[in-house]
Amino acid sequence: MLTLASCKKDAAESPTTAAHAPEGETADQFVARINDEYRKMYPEMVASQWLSATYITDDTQLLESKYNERYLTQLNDWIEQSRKFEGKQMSPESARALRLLKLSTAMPAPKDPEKLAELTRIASRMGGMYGAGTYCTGEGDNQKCRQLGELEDVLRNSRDYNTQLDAWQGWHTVSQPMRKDYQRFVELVNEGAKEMGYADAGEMWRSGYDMTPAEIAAETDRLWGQVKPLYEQLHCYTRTKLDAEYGKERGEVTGGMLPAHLMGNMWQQDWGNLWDLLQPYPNAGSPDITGALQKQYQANYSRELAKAGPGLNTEQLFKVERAAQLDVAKQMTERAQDFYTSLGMPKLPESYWQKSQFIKPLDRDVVCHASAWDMNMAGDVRTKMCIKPNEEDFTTIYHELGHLYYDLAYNKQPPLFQNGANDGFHEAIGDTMVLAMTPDYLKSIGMSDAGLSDEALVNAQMRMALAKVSFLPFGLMIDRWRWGVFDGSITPSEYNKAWWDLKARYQGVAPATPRGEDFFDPGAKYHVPGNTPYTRYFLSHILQFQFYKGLCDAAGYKGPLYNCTFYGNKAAGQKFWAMLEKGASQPWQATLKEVTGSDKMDAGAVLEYFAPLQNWLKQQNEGQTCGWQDTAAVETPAAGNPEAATPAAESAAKQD
Ligand code: X8Z
Ligand code: ZN
Repeated sequence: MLTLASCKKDAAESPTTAAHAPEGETADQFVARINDEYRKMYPEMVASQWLSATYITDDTQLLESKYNERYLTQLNDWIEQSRKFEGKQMSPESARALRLLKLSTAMPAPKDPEKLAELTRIASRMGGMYGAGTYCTGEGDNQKCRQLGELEDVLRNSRDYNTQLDAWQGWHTVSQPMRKDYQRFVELVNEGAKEMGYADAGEMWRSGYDMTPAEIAAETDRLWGQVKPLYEQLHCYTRTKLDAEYGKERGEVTGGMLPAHLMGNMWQQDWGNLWDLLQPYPNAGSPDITGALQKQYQANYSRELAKAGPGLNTEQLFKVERAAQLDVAKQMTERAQDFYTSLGMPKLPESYWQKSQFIKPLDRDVVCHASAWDMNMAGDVRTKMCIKPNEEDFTTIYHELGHLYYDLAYNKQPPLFQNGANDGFHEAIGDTMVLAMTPDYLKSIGMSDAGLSDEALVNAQMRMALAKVSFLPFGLMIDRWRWGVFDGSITPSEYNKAWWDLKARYQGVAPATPRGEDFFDPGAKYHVPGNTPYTRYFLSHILQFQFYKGLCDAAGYKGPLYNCTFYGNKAAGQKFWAMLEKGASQPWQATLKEVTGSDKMDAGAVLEYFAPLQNWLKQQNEGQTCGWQDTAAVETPAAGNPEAATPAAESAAKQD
């Protein structure tokens, strides 16, 4: 498809070779020609994006935005040309390809060349600002500057209220200067979307699901309704533990919400770093992935040290450290690759190991946010990460490789079908593998010492829930905000207010200090300046449980869902690969049915998986007043979103 890997911002660029439409060209021939032109221009355009993400300078941004400009001009031209085939005789595949063509960018550009160029400049600038974002404190010799990775480490490791608050607030200064750019960006993509026949860019985003925009919005509400009670239980339990750690005064904020800076994660989307506070049974054993990886790093370090010989100076010692970091990052990646090859999938090509970015370079700014890249639709696949030896990064590698295996599997499709069945599918592949990382699997790779007791089970479930369940409302709220921004129901004068209203409503999270309109907190999340639609991740967090169950069935597994691993099972691997190969060549409903037996997204498998934990949480929360009150009910977005119209604050429900 005309996007790159799904982690990547859309919209690329092309040398405009603009071959003229041959006389008497049929629709099928037209589609074949576009596929062909696109395949040819693709590698150089992705190269400019790779450069600008792995070497942030004014020059690489200029090149990236120029390529973007050329590509989006070409895309508008193709779309224009395609109009003459509307209503004409063509194969169903061509009709689908032409529908997908219109949806192939998340950044619809105005036809006006000046506005189009302005749009691509803004996009590159915002991406650069995010990647190079730095928070400095102190003056002169005492000045200390930190980037996102270091500030995230503070939230991961510190339990000091003010230290965490400083790191959280510090990162959120980086996005303040993006506000004006973002506002203009919205105007420009809306103009582009309107010219393509959509009401606004949000409606265009919602049009990529083989159902109407209103239907997919309603689907996300329905799915959220299914899992919300589980989230509320986790929220309630977490609040009790935060109260115990920080005192009720500081462990919660108004209305019983969770303080944004205390959740171990900059965006409160994954609470796994609060394990020390939330672990149900500290003596029952549990996976310790971070611990195991750090040991591995130490072993690498000792080996590199021995290799370098005695009497090293500071600089040489530093080199030893870097070598050990690169070693562990590659070992983590090999481990993830092993999961895929155990299913019968191929090894990643040698060029992957040569050309990927595994750890953060020291000599330049890069976008550290993890992404997966298909450079040429012909085997040059790469990941770009700043890997550290911890659990979060370990599972993120599995996630990224999921994108790459999808790319490799559908590379034989025409370019317009080289995409996920829907974008949630692309995000769900690697995460399905993560669900199959059961305690037994982790034990087999030396990352868990857990026994088989009921207590160990609750520990394992909690570990998974802190990654998966805590994410759900976050996965929803980002695009609730953007849909509202695009359709005008959220105006620039209330960007930040609407953001926090939605955080409150869906996540039950609030900032500990006022966040007025001098801030632009949405810009502190990669996907906003990067313009990556986010509903995909919400859908992925539902779909991955459906895939997991489908593959467990394919593997002939009988037993409770949460215990299933299909590691090493070729039948499961074949089923998955068959799905990946299809790409976007048919409606996702058909693809889903082939893997799961159903053509509907459904959170039943999420609830089945977490049933033991949900029971346990209910017991823990007994007597507590769960739920929260978000003071400002937000009238938000998206036509066809029934939930948005109801007053927010639900549930101050007493547990029984
Ligand atoms: O952005 C990502 C991936 C790349 S597609 C690292 N994820 C979302 C995020 O970090 O916000 C994965 C889970 C959600
Ligand atoms: Zn992804």
